[in-house]
Amino acid sequence: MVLNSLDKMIQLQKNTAKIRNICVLAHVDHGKTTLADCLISSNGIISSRLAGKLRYMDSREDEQIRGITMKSSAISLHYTKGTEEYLINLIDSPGHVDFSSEVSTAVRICDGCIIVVDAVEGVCPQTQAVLRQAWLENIRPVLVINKIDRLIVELKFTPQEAYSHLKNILEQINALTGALFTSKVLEERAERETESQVNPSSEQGEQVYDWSAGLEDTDDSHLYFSPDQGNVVFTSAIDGWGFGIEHFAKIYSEKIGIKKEVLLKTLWGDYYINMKAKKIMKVDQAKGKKPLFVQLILENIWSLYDAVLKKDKEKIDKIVTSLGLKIGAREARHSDPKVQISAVCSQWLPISQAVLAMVCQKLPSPLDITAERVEKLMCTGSQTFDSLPPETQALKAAFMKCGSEDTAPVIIFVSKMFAVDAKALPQNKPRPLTQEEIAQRRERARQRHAEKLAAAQGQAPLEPTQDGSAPETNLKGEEPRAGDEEQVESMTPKPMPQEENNQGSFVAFARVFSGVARRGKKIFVLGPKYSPVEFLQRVPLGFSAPPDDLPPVPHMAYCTLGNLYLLMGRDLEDLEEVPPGNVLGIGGLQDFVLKSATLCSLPSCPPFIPLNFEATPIVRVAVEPKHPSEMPHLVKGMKLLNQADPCVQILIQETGEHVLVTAGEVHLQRCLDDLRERFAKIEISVSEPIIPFRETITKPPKVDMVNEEIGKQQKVAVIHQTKEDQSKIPEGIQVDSDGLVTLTTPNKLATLSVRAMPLPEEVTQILEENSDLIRSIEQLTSSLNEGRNTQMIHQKIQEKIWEFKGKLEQHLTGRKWRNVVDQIWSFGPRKCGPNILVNKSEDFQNSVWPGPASKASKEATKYRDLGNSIVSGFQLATLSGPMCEEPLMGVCFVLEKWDLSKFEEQGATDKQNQEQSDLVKEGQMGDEKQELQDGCSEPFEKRTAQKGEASLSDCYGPFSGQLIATMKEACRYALQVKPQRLMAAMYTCDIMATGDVLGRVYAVLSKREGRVLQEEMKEGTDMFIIKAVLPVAESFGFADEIRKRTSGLASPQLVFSHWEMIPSDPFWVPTTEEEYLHFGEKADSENQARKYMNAVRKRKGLYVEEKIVEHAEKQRTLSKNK
Ligand SMILES: Nc1nc2c(ncn2[C@@H]2O[C@H](COP(=O)(O)OP(=O)(O)OP(=O)(O)O)[C@@H](O)[C@H]2O)c(=O)[nH]1
Ligand SMILES: [Mg+2]
Repeated sequence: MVLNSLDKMIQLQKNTAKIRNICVLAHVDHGKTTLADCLISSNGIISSRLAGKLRYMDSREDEQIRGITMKSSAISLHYTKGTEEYLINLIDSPGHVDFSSEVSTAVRICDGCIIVVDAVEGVCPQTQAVLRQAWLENIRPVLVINKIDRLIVELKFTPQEAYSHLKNILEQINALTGALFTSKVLEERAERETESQVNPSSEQGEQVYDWSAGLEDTDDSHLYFSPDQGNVVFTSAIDGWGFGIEHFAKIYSEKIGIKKEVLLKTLWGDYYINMKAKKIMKVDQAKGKKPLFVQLILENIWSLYDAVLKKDKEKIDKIVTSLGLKIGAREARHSDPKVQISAVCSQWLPISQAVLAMVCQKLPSPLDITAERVEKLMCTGSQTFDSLPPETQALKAAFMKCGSEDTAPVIIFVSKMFAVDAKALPQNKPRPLTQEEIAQRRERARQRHAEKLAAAQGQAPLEPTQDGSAPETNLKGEEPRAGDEEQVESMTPKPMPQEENNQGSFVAFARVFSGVARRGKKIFVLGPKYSPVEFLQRVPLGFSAPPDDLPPVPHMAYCTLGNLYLLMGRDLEDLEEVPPGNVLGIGGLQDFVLKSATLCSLPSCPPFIPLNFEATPIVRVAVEPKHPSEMPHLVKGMKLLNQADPCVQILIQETGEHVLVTAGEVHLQRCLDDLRERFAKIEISVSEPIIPFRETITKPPKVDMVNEEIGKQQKVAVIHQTKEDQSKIPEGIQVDSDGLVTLTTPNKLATLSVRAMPLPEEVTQILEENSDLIRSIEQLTSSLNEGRNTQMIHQKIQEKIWEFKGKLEQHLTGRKWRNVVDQIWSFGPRKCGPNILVNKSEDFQNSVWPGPASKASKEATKYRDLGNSIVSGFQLATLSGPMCEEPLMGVCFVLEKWDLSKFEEQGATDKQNQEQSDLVKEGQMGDEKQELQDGCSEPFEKRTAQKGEASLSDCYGPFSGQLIATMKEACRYALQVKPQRLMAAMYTCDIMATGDVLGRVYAVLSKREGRVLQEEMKEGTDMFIIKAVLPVAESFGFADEIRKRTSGLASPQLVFSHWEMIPSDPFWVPTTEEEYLHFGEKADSENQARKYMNAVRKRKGLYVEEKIVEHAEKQRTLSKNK
């Protein structure tokens, strides 16, 4: 970068009102990076001829090879409009779903975004996703409809057709915006309603909200995209042109003499012009008239393309002269029409002009940050802004002011950490040589040359070199370059100490929200779980100690800002300080920040809300080094990878495997490449993808596998079934006909009766959606139970809990579920999963719902320790099911009875014996009665705590452990007596394909157990959009296969959507005559569930029951007993 322009950038960074932080968002391949190229070329960073071909922002090698962006990266651009100068911090983001977490990191630090839509493909799934992301972050969007050239060249539309097609796209995208807006208004209204119900008096004092005001009254017109609003431009990034209607309004107002304002309103829409009368009228007044947009704009562009493609030299010249352009001789003579088009168009309608003007005009500066966004950023979890401590609330003003004075608190958000090669850091780059140094070098080279010549002649020169250094020993034919390298090294400044040993180094991708970031400034690093409330509690008000001596507060660190960088795509430039409102890179944070963090000079700042990730990491593989001795490298490499990628997860399983969890196949590939080449730098072997499953139970089927009603047909050979049932449940366990399993602890002191029931699908879904809330309920209840100071449950959370409970009640109706919701005791696994434990035991009431009821109940506290053991048993049972040790989903365990009478008896007698012997020893027989009475009035727990463990940890181990194990076993058996099923993770998949390859797409889908949900034809094109679901287990290589089978015409996007039950029974064997007829005796035709189950068991090293006994006639007849 030229030094001059760096100074310019530094100067521009100070003018906050003229800064625009924007990101480019779109569906994959809609042309974000190409558009970014065009904008970058306007700054002279790359040549305009290369714009669109270079894809400058795709700086990674794999990005270039695959042709897709994988990381979001930023560049600062300078734009002048009239007398005003703007600084545009542009972030290019990836469109592939696997990398949607990179979009989240970009959106957070921007104020606005450019949504790019392919004019042919229109609104695609990721378009919707990014629009929602922008909406959730409260950033303002503008629209670029790109690839207009494809409408001309590929689809061969007439201008009129193109106009209706574009109108259509705009309608679709506005419909999406409308839907987002409506849901927000409704949500807000619901919120206000509950507020007023809870707190009716607050309303009267302030403003009275008119409840009749509904959606109709809320003005949302500013939200929509429309060319006449100035927030839409039409471009062809590859050909380097683009326009908004303002450009044409200006031209035609001069040419035709109609006011610019009028044209601005009518150039888009169904208006036509009556040239003679110089009047603009509605199209429907006179049919067959072309709208202005077609007549004045599109037709001109079409005729230019037409002329160039037909190589009509004369016409091209005419157009060029009429537009007053000058085309270089080289371009004019070029044989490739594309070159000519871009030569003409990029002068006539420069794309960067159109896009950047819109950005500067329509998108907000950092100063325009809304109060709504600030409050949202500051309120993590279910907090509300009003519930924050006053010191924290005061920071809102700093956000809004975005001030650069010394008193302003420094607030920075780090949205991700990215790795850069140490070589690429500016401080490590060799600085350009001065004239003097160049002369010196030349002299040395000349000398060396002379020496070499002399050596060749056999005379070793021994006199010192000119600059006085030791004579060089070049006698042994040493490479002459060695001296050069030495020189370069001595001129390169030493790298920063912390980066000395690292080949790569991490730079934080961040934005300053308030105050000035200075190199070397000390600052607090607040992790996502940090709570300013906790800090204020621990540290006395107005603390004066230097921050280094502060008492430790969890999730908070104190560090020094390292080097600050201006992000310039592939390059970084050193900065001393960065004023508020700018995007920047920060070095030296790698030991403090894992993936994202909030930095603030005041500890009262809350951490920003976590980034919104759309993709769920679902694809897992185990990795190991090729050479076992390199394990430490792998571990280190995985840690670095985890830091460098916002969405990857790394785990070490109980089995010792190192597991990588990624969002999809492409993401996985990138992570592995990174690991191999960058972070671990070793060869690694990768396992087959580990596919997650869930285990569940279902209602007994009504029909058998050949669709006969069960019970009616004759069971000829109920051989396998009974055998299997028996093998699953060992003898000595009571199971009643209804599936109630009763189990006693090994020491016979407690007996538990458990039943398993499938939860309705909607309930499972509600549980899944509310896992965060469930976690906070569990926390609340446990702190209530322990009698800790439970900070007042905030009204909002309380409401949410009741709402959640209400929803459950709504779906759990009927005799079977009566009162169940009130009796819910725990959720599992990990206390927040989609399974529930219900306590129906009448003696010991216990429930998860916080509130005075559970607090007051003494019974609950009495058996808390024992109860905790039972809950632990339930947690373990739900964590890994009996089929293949995968977590459970959608199961309700009902603890019907919980018999502890023997335990209590034992406890009492133990106590008595103990005391008696004590008393005998001390010879105080007289007081026996008194003592005993006192003893009995002691709380139960205390007794058990004191004596229980000693007397009860018999040969079977501690009683609590026995309870846990018994409960777990009971749950497992209760499951096994019910029809068990596997649940598979499902992707939804959107495929866009032309009609002629549709058949092949379907073939691939059905081969892989996919199910087509919907097929639509895209209006005006021959494209079909297919929406399908596909099991994750069958998805590997799917994208490739589709691409190959359709010669690259269709490419699917896979996004994790939900869990789905596989209908077939993994344990199924034929039992009736019909089934035998149909499936054969061994029934070894494909059973998908069994296949999956056995694969998982094999992987986990569990016993796999495979049919190896071929002719065991005798055995079969023996076990026939039904
Ligand atoms: N015909 C035509 N092709 C274009 C245009 N803009 C981009 N392309 C092509 O579309 C393809 C994708 O362009 P990119 O800029 O890499 O798309 P992207 O949105 O950055 O893609 P991801 O980053 O992977 O999501 C490339 O082959 C471009 O040449 C355009 O205006 N017209
Ligand atoms: Mg890209």
